[in-house]
Amino acid sequence: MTALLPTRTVLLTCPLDCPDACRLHITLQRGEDGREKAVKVTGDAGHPITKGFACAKTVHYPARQNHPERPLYPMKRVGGELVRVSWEQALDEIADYLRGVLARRGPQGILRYNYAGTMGLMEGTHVHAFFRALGAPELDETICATAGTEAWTLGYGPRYGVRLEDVPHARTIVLWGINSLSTHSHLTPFMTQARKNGARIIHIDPYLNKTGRYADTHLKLRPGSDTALALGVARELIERGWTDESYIREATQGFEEFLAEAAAWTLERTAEATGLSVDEVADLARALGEHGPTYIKVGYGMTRHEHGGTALRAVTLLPALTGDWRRRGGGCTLSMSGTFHLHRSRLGAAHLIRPGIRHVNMNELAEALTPESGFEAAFIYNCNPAVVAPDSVRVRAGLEREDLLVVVLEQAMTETARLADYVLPATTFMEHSDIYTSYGHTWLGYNPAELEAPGETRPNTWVFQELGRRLGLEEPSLYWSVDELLEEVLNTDHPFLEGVTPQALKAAGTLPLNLPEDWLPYAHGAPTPSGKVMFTPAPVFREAQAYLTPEYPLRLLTPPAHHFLNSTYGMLPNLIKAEGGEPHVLVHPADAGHFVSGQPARIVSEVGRTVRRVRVTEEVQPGVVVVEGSWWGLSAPDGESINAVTAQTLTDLGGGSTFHNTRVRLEQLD
Ligand SMILES: Nc1nc2c(c(=O)[nH]1)N[C@H]1C(S)=C(S)[C@@H](COP(=O)(O)OP(=O)(O)OC[C@H]3O[C@@H](n4cnc5c(=O)[nH]c(N)nc54)[C@H](O)[C@@H]3O)O[C@H]1N2
Ligand SMILES: Nc1nc2c(c(=O)[nH]1)N[C@H]1C(S)=C(S)[C@@H](COP(=O)(O)OP(=O)(O)OC[C@H]3O[C@@H](n4cnc5c(=O)[nH]c(N)nc54)[C@H](O)[C@@H]3O)O[C@H]1N2
Ligand SMILES: [Mo]
Repeated sequence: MTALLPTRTVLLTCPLDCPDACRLHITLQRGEDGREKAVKVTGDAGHPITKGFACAKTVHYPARQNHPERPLYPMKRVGGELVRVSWEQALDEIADYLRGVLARRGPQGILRYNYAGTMGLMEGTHVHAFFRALGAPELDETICATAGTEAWTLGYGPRYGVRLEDVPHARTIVLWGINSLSTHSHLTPFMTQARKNGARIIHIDPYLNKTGRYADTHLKLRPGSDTALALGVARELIERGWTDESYIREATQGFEEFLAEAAAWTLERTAEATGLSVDEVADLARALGEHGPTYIKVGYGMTRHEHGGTALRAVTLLPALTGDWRRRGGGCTLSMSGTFHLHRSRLGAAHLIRPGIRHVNMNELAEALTPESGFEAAFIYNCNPAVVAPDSVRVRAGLEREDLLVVVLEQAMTETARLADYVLPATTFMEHSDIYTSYGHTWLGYNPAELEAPGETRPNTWVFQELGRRLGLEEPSLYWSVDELLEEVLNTDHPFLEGVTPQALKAAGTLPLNLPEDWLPYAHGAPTPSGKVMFTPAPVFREAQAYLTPEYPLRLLTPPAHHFLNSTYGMLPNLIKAEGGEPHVLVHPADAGHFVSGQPARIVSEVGRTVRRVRVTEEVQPGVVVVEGSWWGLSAPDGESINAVTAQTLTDLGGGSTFHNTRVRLEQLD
């Protein structure tokens, strides 16, 4: 039957928080009710990065978009239940309440909480204009990338890196603190090509995952010890004469200070600090020193520790020693975000941010939601903090406060939405138009709204424009359309954006930035204040304050799962099944004690506790346990997110999250 229904295909950029920003090939089908729905998603074969495949998650996007529990109408909490109300009612009541907050406390009483559920410039970034027009406190969006960003910026200025297209030229590839086969899957074909050209692939990660199995060498380093490893490798490079002296002289500053710090890191000391063998450390240094060009792809894994910023600095400075930045395929990538030189001064009405305004670090949401913090209203969009924010039990308790109005804009009935006073149904990327950058490649995307919005779903920006009108906000940028925003952000003479006009982008759907043909961004220095790559301040290795003790003898890592995108997709039964049905805790045989695989264990940290079934495996190392994925609590034996045990502790740089820093013990259930 359904095969006879008319279909058409469209190409759109994937909006999800992932470096790949894929060009998706989507099949839409008109149903018997006359409405079009997405029925199939694959990758655009014509896009040089997407290369015709979509990931294991996004092929299931139609199932989440057409999910029976997707909120399609505004809802309001009445007597403990969420009941359907009209948009007029919801918006009028929320606006009334805000007028009361503004009268009592001023804009200080209003909290926005958001992250990158969509990476769209309109629905993800410009949407903050409402809060800035009000003068509400700033949210520091630190949950993911700021430790890395700040570390990179100290050394190199803007986030440039090696183009994916150049990766096949590398002869050594080091995947350092990234499970790229799961989290950056469109890097894989470029690495496979490099391997065919003779490259060796080394993965540096405390446990063996898909990427470790794909790599030629897996180095199971002790979590939080990357600074020691980088300094040990640096010393070996220097000792062996594998450094590029002309590069160091011409393009860098502070080498002497760095050298003094690295000097103490003999192979033996490095091996001891990292848990690797002397041979492994020496071999890594030799690979970098003798078998270049070396491409180092760093992920965020090493940054999610107390001294994570320093670790990323130490690692990313290695190509400044070898001079790999001068060789095609050589160098290092954290993110390519710096290449998008958009005109951003009014994006999100950033020009309205008042000096001296209060900032809330999003990792400290549990704290911000206590009555003492003074917020009376919280607006949550593009984010699922009841699951993803640290200290999630306290986050949930805060969201449940009677005296706090919680408004959640959502596409799914997340565990955050379930705690809301108002749930406002949001459109998806197929149903609204938007503009997309990428942090993995250098293509800009524009999506028109291809599908009619189902039910009464609305874009985030529509909601805040409606509230803005009700509150009499006159800031013009609050009322921009996507077309106006596109004109604004492309209003620049930057050479990378030459020819990328609104008309051209809309006609093509996606356009590459105009990077120079011989893109070697740091070959002669860096756009830092000194014009040089900065070795100073020299990275210093420090142990975590939360060091292991007899009471808390295990380090818990909580990295992403293959089939979920953070908590997105976490409610789809076939993906839950593909991830093993429920979240497990991976435990080394040496730490398993009386536990056997399949048995539930209580994971206890200083912050809280939660229950997970054990999987005893040598994929992890002694002293380290791993729970993959930001699963919805409802899939866990005790209904809790893994963030029930993680802490609000911030990183040394950038105020970042420390999701891999948690010390825990395992207890038998009574
Ligand atoms: N399938 C899938 N893809 C995703 C996501 C997802 O949830 N699922 N999330 C997206 C988002 S928002 C992000 S930020 C990225 C994150 O993607 P990644 O950067 O890959 O993820 P991380 O959580 O930073 O962890 C990466 C690896 O670091 C390891 N690690 C932990 N501690 C250390 C350490 O001290 N040193 C070293 N060297 N390694 C360590 C972990 O074991 C893990 O395997 O992925 C994006 N892509
Ligand atoms: N323990 C632990 N916790 C983690 C991590 C970890 O590795 N370990 N990773 C951290 C990282 S790296 C990140 S980036 C965060 C991610 O945390 P979140 O940003 O919360 O990511 P998601 O869980 O995917 O939630 C995004 C939500 O946005 C919604 N959404 C998407 N598009 C739109 C839209 O257009 N409008 C509206 N209104 N909503 C939309 C989706 O439906 C989804 O529910 O989690 C962090 N939390
Ligand atoms: Mo992230």
